[in-house]
Amino acid sequence: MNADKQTRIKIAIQKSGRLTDHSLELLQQVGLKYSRGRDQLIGYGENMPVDFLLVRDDDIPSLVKDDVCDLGIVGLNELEERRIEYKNDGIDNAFQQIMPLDYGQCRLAFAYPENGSMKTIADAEGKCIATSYPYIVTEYLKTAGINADVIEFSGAVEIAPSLGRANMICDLVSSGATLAANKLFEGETILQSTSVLIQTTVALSPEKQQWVDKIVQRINGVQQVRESKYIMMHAPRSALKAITDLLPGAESPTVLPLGGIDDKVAVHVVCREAVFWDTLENLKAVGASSILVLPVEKMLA
Ligand code: PRT
Ligand code: ZN
Repeated sequence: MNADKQTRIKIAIQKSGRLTDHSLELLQQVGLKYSRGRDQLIGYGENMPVDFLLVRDDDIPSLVKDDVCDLGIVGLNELEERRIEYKNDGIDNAFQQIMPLDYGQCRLAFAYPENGSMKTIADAEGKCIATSYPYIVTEYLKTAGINADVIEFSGAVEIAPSLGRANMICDLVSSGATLAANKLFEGETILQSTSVLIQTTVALSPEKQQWVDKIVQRINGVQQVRESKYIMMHAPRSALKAITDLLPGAESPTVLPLGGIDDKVAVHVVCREAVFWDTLENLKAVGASSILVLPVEKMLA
C-alpha cells in the first residue's frame, strides 16, 4: 500500500453533470483549497489531506465499493440501483451511507401515456416498462406482485412509449416538464432521491477517519447554515414566549436589556429554518419592532 493511500482521503464526485457544481462548492465550503491536475480529472487538496476524482456518476458506487476511493458523492437513485445489483450478486454491504446532502433532489416515478388506458401500476401486468433503473423497478414489481417486462434504456427513457418500445416508463422527475413535453403523466413515486455521501466499508487509518469525521461535521454545519438566519429585534418582555413560538427551529433566545427602557428587551435568536415575510409580520403583530434578519456564515454545533 502506498503512503498516499494511508494518509490522503480520496473522494469520487461527478465529472460533469447536475451534481458537479454543488459537490465542488461543498468541498470548498468545508474548507478545501485545491488545484487541478493537467487532465482536470483529479483535484489535489492543498490545505487538507483530501483529493478528489472526477468521474461519471455511474462509476462512483463501484469506486467506493472497491475501495479505490474512500468517499463518494452520488444520487441515492444511482446508489440504490447498484446496491440491489450487488445484493443480487451476494454482496450485502458494498458501501456505508454516511449522510444525505441537500442538493440533487428528485424522485424516481412511474409515468404513463396521457391518452392511454393505463392509470396505475396495477395496469402494468403483462406490459413493458422502460427505465434506466432496471434493478430498482424489478424489485418494486416483485414486491407489488406484478409481472411486467422491464427494458433498460440508458437515456431518453421518455421517448420509449412514443417509439413503441414500451407501454410506460419509470424515470427521474424533478419539475415534471420533461414528462409533460412527452405527453406522459406522473404516477407512483418509488424512490425519493437526493445526493448522498458514501464511504468505503474498509476501515480507514485513524488519522484518515478523523479527517472524515471532521468533514462530516463541517458538512452538517454548512447545511444547517444554508437555511439559518440570525434574527434581532426589540420586544416587550411579555411577548418572549409568543416570539419563540413563532420561530420554529430557534435556539433559546439571547435576551439583552435595552438602555433606559425597562419593559422592552433586545432579542437575538438563531433560526434554523427559512424565515419568510409572514413570520416577520407575525412577530410584529405580537409586539416586536426593529426586526433585523441576517445570514449566518458559519456554524459549529
Ligand atoms: O455523465 P454522467 O453519467 O455522470 O451523468 P448523468 O447524465 O447520468 O447524470 P445527471 O448529471 O443527469 O444527473 C446526476 C444526478 O442528478 C442523478 O443521478 C440524480 O440523482 C440527480 N437529479 C436530480 C437528476 C434530476 N434531478 C433530473 N431531473 N437526474 C436527472 N434528471 C433528468 C431526468 O432523468 C429527466 O430526463 O431530468 C429529466 C426530468 O427533469 P424535469 O425537471 O423535466 O422533471
Ligand atoms: Zn450517469
